[in-house]
Amino acid sequence: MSLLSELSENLQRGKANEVKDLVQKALDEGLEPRAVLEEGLMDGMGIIGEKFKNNQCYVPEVLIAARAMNAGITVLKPHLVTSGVKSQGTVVLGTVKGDLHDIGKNLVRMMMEGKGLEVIDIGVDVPAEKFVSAAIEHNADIIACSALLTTTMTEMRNIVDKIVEDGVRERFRIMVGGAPVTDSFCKTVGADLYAPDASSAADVAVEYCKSKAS
Ligand code: B1M
Repeated sequence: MSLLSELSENLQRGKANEVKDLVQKALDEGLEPRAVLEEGLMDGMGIIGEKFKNNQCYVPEVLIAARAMNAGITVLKPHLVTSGVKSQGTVVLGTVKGDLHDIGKNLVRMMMEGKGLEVIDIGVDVPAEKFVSAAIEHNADIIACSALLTTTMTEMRNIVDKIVEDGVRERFRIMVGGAPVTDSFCKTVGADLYAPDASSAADVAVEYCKSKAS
């Protein structure tokens, strides 16, 4: 079995210590950090997600797999994030109200920090008012919202409505993402930027901040 398959399997079994060791081993053997993330950690989480959907496993198993994923990400983080890069812009990032999923959001944060953006992470289950007040407080360029549930993605429209209501629509760009979110949904709710994954979220944010600065 390849190292990355072994990593995926240990993640599915929620073996946090083994996952940490295997991530370190993969890095020591010279594997690309992105491959470790995508073909090891995210592969395992994807399989758990399918099983969860088909009632082949339940919330506790998903939680321990998520804990193992976070343990692996901790080891991987310094290798994904380049340090010492001048700030390219400021992003307020959170998971929308009613939604507790934070693994994707945390990856978005890492990738953005890796591209030199300053990220103010306001956590999960964040109401629209908090996104807007944090953006004003930190003079952000972008408000970035993550949602994993079809029932919570609609909260993104409330965030757009709130910045309009508060008279600050022109100050911020709103970026949306997360598994159920699409580019057409982004347009429908009146948001500005969409990215399908963490890495492109960072690229899209940097591109916008550069265009704003020039
Ligand atoms: Co949840 N859950 N969950 N869950 N969970 C999903 C999302 C689900 C698809 C599982 C399924 O049925 N197959 C399903 C949603 C169905 C739907 O709405 N259509 C679901 C459900 C139903 C639920 C509950 C309602 C279950 C219940 O209680 N009955 C409940 C809801 C709780 C709540 O939020 N209020 C729930 C709970 C949980 C746990 C707490 C057990 C746990 C979360 C732990 C945690 O996050 N700390 C959990 C998990 C782990 C999952 C799955 C298995 C994995 C999610 C994940 O972390 N993926 C998930 C199934 C799946 O995705 N296969 C599932 C890995 C992560 C890296 O991917 O978050 O998609 P993702 O992020 C990607 C992109 O989406 C993107 O970049 C990331 C990487 O490139 N991205 C952005 C994310 N945010 C972005 C923002 C951007 C741009 C890109 O710009 C701002």
